[in-house]
Amino acid sequence: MKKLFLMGRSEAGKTSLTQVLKGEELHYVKTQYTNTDEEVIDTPGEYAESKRFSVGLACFSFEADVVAIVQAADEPYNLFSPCLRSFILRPLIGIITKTDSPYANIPMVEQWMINAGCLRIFHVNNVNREGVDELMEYLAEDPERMSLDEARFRQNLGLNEWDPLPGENRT
Ligand SMILES: Nc1nc2c(ncn2[C@@H]2O[C@H](COP(=O)(O)OP(=O)(O)OP(=O)(O)O)[C@@H](O)[C@H]2O)c(=O)[nH]1
Ligand SMILES: [Mg+2]
Repeated sequence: MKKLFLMGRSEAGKTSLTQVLKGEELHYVKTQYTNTDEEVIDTPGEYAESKRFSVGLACFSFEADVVAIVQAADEPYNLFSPCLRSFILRPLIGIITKTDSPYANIPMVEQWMINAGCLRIFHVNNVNREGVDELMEYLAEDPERMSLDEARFRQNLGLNEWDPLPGENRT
């Protein structure tokens, strides 16, 4: 099981997604702090919204196996810069929530996530749980553990440690 880190603006649906992944009923709780012991690391949206606090997100992300940008399908503007992936030493994925919103613009949000460098993009509706199975399938696979030498070998090839070796087939 991969430990997932969630970041995104307030109201994006991070806590709702955390509840759905845990099999809980949706109940509104404003996120006030971050607990890195959990399987899913939820963060307050204000961290992503503030230049000063956003540095903290990069620090917390080291506790996780995979980092996710969470953006609602109806978000009117983008908080995340292009090539954001370059300062996070973990695989970056995108999770688009509120796909049921009448104001959803999924192609636009997907483009933001592609620009940020997301390796995969998942679509979820936290209310009826559509799309959650696909995300859970991805998270269910254990991350590959490797020695420092193996990581260095990949770096010598100009690869991230989670990238497949040439000729290797990995999702
Ligand atoms: N329609 C719809 N509403 C959603 C969805 N996901 C979350 N919501 C609603 O959006 C509101 C905000 O959701 P939260 O999960 O608390 O948002 P958050 O990103 O954790 O916000 P912060 O804790 O402030 O950072 C709640 O009222 C949720 O019920 C979704 O997929 N569809
Ligand atoms: Mg929250």
